Amino acid sequence: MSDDHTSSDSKLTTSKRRWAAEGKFLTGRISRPETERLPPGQHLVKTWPVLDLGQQPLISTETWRLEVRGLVETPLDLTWAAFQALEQSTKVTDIHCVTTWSRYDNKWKGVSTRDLLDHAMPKPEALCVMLTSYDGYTTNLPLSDFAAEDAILATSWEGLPLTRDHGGPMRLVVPNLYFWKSAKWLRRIDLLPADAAGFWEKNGYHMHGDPWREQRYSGD
Ligand SMILES: Nc1nc2c(c(=O)[nH]1)N[C@H]1C(S)=C(S)[C@@H](COP(=O)(O)O)O[C@H]1N2
Ligand SMILES: [Mo]
Repeated sequence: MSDDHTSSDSKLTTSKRRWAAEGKFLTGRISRPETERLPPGQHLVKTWPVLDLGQQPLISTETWRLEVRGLVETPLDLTWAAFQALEQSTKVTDIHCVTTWSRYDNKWKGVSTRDLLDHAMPKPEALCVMLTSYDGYTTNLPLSDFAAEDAILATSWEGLPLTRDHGGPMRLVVPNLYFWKSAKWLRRIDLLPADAAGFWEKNGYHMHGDPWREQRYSGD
């Protein structure tokens, strides 16, 4: 994993990082052992498969909006221009899909979730996140995973604009969790006091989805 984004800490005041400094969101839930890169039950692929509900929304950057709502001090309603004006980061991460393929070293560019959260400022009661996308897809995850160091709201992959089939113009990438948690065509982020099931989670998938613990289905 790499991160070429080093300037944000110096630019932020101590008070702005208060939500992060409280620590409970950011304590290591990552269960990846240092010696193993491929999670159990996964195999490597070189191509990048497309998986979704079959409706790939076409969103122009003129009409695109990203909302951040719920337990935040400053609700956000960002236009494409406002989103582009946020600090931009690059992350290189692995993808682990619950259908057993993994793909190493994907280079993303966009806005790190931590930088977005610095603008919205989660309230202390915020523990979970519900994501809602332009195709009606929803998925849930703990705020600690959403705010992980390498999580990014990606607009570019391997130096090119993110294509529509992979969630362009913007998708979330949360490398710590199975890829179904990485919402494509992301439209709205709700910070919640407790976990609630999204689309696949209501249909038998695991509420957390940690590939290192093989949390594929509810009950795993
Ligand atoms: N909006 C939206 N996001 C989504 C999905 C979807 O159907 N709609 N599918 C999820 C699933 S199950 C997977 S495996 C990944 C696939 O992303 P990819 O098509 O870029 O490989 O997107 C996730 N994000
Ligand atoms: Mo998936």
